[in-house]
Amino acid sequence: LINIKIEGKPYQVEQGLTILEAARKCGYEIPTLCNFNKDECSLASCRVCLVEATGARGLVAACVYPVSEGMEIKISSPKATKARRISVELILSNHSFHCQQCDKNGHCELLHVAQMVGAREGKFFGEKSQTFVDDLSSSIVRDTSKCILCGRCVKRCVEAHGTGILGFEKRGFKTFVAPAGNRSFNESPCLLCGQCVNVCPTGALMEKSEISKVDEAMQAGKFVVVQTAPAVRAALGEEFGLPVGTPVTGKMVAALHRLGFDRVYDTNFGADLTIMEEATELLGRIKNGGALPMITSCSPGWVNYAEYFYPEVLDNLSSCKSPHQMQGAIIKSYFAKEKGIDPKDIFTVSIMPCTAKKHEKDRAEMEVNGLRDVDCVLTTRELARLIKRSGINFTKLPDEEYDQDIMGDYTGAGVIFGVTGGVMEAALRTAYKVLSGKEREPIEFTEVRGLEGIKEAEIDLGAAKIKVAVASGMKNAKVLLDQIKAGTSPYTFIEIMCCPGGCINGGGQPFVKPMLMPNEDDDIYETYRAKRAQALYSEDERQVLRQSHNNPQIKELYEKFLGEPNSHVAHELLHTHYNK
Ligand code: HC1
Repeated sequence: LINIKIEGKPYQVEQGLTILEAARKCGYEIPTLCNFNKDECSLASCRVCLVEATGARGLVAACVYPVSEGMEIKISSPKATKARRISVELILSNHSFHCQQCDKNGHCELLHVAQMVGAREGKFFGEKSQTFVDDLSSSIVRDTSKCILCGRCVKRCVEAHGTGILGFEKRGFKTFVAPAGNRSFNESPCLLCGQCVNVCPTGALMEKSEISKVDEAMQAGKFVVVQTAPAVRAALGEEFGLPVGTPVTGKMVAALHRLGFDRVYDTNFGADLTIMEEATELLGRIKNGGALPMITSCSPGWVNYAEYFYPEVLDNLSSCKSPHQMQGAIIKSYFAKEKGIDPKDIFTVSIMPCTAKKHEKDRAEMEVNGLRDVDCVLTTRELARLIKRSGINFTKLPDEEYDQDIMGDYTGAGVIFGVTGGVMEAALRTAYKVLSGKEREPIEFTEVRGLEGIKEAEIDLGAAKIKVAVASGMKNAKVLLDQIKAGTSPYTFIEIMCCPGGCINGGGQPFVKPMLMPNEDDDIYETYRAKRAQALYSEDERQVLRQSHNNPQIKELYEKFLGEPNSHVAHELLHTHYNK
């Protein structure tokens, strides 16, 4: 420990901390915009955290300047206070103020920091930088008029995926952030995962909203069926002030009923169906000598990555569509038939924690007989906006059940899809039963749990042992993919999810911005993924049925409609292909 003083008061802090970190530990919040999560995004580019420190020449950026023995720090001196305010006023002078229309409203760190430093307006008027909007992709909108050049998105893209799609273009006052050559996200090898959106402090990066499509479908009298992804329930409550990790399945369903959807279903039904198809596909490949290791294909950001960067492994991907696409296809075929509804009159909405799902649903392959499997994808954040707009008092809602008819049943195996290792565990629960004829005791495969970037395990499936691996974040996936390319992969089955930690940390989930979450623990940015994951594991534990093959309505679907897993009909509706 070393001795420092802040505002004249003595403190002891660990050596090696920056002034910003040390001040936080002593109960001070120094405003910052470019520093987000320890050293992940610290570029000292915004100059908003300027303070006075003994031994330094002039003011220093607290986010990068280290504390040292005997240092005296002044945060609130007139000189430091004025400098911070001017830094923010400079940013405001080149910012577009359409706060009313901005979807980041309520989560905007620039507004928060402006308030902290007392900057009320941009004082340095003159020419503004040239700005443009890229809204060509289905997933993400980039509006440079709101960008403050903090560089968080640039850093996050590299940290999570090693792809570095975003970078600084041009110099000086003309600088902006964009994919290389200022191409659209659509025209660059962007995964559309939305990790950049999650760290953007302003509205410069946001999901492309599809709320108006839902409004139009309802107004046109369509039969509107909504499904909710596993990970949404683990985070939606955060939008309404509930602590991170509060599961809100029942309230979410109650809200969707009040919003007027004709049916409210859980994507977990589709996840159970995926397991039936994928486990059968895996066992078939093992028996018949198909491409191994087989790799899961439910994460669309990962599929984008494979198509752009690893076309050599596309044969290794499972041919299964992702759960919500499968469920959309079943709603427009089996459900429509059972209910006597013309599928053309059905409009399917998926609530997803993911921005890449918006792109996935628009892929040419994702339709059957000219009907799109899924018509519209809303992120968790968009659902929250829809609920707020409708005057629904979310935290006061009673818990309600998903609609029970036709596809109302789901198992715990489906729930855990939303966290890294969950798809693998769900598949192993069923593969064990198929291979050994018995249910595994205990049900859980804890070997594949946890938030590490790469996990591996040897699994005893009763009749055989297989080696499996799980990766999330493309930087980690790359390690496993290079082994496959080199012919040295020791695995039979691999789960890959695009976002670090899996869908609980998807690019459409509520923002985790420690500065705006004073009621959460100081280390919330370290712990939020584990808290959301726990929300899913606890829902799994509460389920009576925890293996996909025991879902009674899935059994009925096969008996009445699909025949058996991987049948001809199943292939037509539930499987897809990839583009090299
Ligand atoms: Fe996911 Fe999936 S788990 S991809 O992470 O396979 O987005 O939650 O819905 O489709 O079920 C996301 C989550 C989600 C699909 C399922």
